[in-house]
Amino acid sequence: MNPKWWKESVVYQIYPISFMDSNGDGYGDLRGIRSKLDYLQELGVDVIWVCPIYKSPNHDNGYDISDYCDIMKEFGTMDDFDRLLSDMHSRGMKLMMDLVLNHTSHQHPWFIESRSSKDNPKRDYYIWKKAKNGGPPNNWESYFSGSVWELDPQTDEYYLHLYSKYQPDLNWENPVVIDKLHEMVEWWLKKGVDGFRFDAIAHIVKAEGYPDALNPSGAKTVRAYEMFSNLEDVHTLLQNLHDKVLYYYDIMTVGETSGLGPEQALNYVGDGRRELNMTFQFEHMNLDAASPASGRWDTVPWSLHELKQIMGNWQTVLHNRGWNANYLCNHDQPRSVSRFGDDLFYRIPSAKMLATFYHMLEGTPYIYQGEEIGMTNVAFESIDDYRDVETMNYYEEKRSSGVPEEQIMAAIHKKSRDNARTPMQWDDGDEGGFTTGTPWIEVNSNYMEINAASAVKDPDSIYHYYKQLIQLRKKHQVIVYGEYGLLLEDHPEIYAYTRTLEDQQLLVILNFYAREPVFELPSELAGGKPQLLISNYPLSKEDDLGSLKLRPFEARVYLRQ
Ligand code: TEU
Ligand code: CA
Repeated sequence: MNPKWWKESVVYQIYPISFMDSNGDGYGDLRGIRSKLDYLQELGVDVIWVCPIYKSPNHDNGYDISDYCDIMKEFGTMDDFDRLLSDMHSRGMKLMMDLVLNHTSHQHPWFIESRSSKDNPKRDYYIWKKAKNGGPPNNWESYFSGSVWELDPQTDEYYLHLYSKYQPDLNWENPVVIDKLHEMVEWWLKKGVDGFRFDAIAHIVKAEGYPDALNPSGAKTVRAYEMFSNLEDVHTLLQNLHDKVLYYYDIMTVGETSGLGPEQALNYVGDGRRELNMTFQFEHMNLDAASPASGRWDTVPWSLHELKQIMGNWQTVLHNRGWNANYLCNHDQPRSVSRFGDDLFYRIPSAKMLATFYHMLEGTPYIYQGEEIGMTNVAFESIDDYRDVETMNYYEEKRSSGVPEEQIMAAIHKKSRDNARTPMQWDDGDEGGFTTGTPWIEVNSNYMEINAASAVKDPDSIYHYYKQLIQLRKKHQVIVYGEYGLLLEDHPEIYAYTRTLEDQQLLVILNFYAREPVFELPSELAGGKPQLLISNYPLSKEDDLGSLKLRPFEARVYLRQ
């Protein structure tokens, strides 16, 4: 089972701008994070992943870095960072940085030089091309709408940006760029950080020659994911980074890799690949998209059957060969309880059920800030209240192509990244206790009911349930290392599985809906004295595991040994 600390850990993701504001300017900051370490330690998480905190003009909340070795002024100073790191270490917690290596900000000094003239020595730090037939060099579409190419008047050439035009892609074909990036990664490691989440790492290599993607509909731009996702050379570059830099440190690494299944993921995380410890996969994030290629905005109902297939496949293929990173939410996704649970009538039980689900799978669980108190999606009436560059670009694009306002806002309410980016709700005071000033984005109006202070006080809260799940992980190796086995494959409402490690077996029973199906224990699991480890409902004495009527969104975990 090859034990590792990062397999046994629980990660908590912080989106700093929305976590805690210490000085009333409306932006979360590093001191704010420090002031909440007690809360996080009490919850029991071991690793904190902090989204980018580097110097940035903030067009994409820090995912547009203008200096890799400095701190965003809104977030504080390098001194604040050093103090945060040492405070965390003295509590036995680890800090994972979020590193954007695919692109920088357009205000990074490298790009400012690069764009200044065609013969600037840093010209080849980025990807510059001449016009083709009087237009962009190819038809690839940006993740954030429009072409990936931006014409720069200074030299009359185009530069490539997979994300916004303020995020030019670095040229990984240039060995000088690679050296500089390695140096910078090493610089952070020497400071003592405990790991990295590598942003958009699947995209650092683009198809040779930048060919047009197939375009049967004749649209101006097409989603050409296959042209810049998970290409073979990404692995060479990652092995290089690993062998030259990462290998020398006891750290944890996770790559953000959309567009692959578990077999392909083994190329990143397979034992012996010398690349990454784990990757974030997106297959279950596409469950409610019409197709993976249709992008994030159009939504269809997701199916439990498909969820079982996808998660089961990842569990099975990676077992003993790699490692999973399990999550239901992050800063790019809607809130998990609103998306996969029921945030209206069954918010508390469904949030607990979902927590049970991803904490009891094989892999490292990632909690996104606020998920542990069941924070929900938000529905601002006006586009003016949204801040996310992806959301705003989408709105503009749809408006200008004549889509009715209502229809656009409906999609935004469901899927906008800002759903997960409203400020952390700490208490029922002004602005949910996030700031004494005006928050950079409005607080969700349900903060009076949903907030950390009241969750900490209430022993039956989602927060305490998370705490229990985390404690169980520390106690039972089978939760970390047990092999997954699906039960009741075709059941339309119940997701049940076992996890087995030698003579220990977990039995996880999850009702994904508000209806009340009966769980019939498969005969091969009968016998023995299963011990209940956790449940999101009070138990009654008569509960008979042989045939169990489940309550709405009920979750139970038993241990048999
Ligand atoms: O997101 C990248 C990201 O989600 C894509 O790589 C993904 O493949 C695609 O959207 C699938 O639908 C990261 C950050 O998490 C995000 O916040 C940033 O905006 C983005 O990179 C750019 O840095
Ligand atoms: Ca602040």
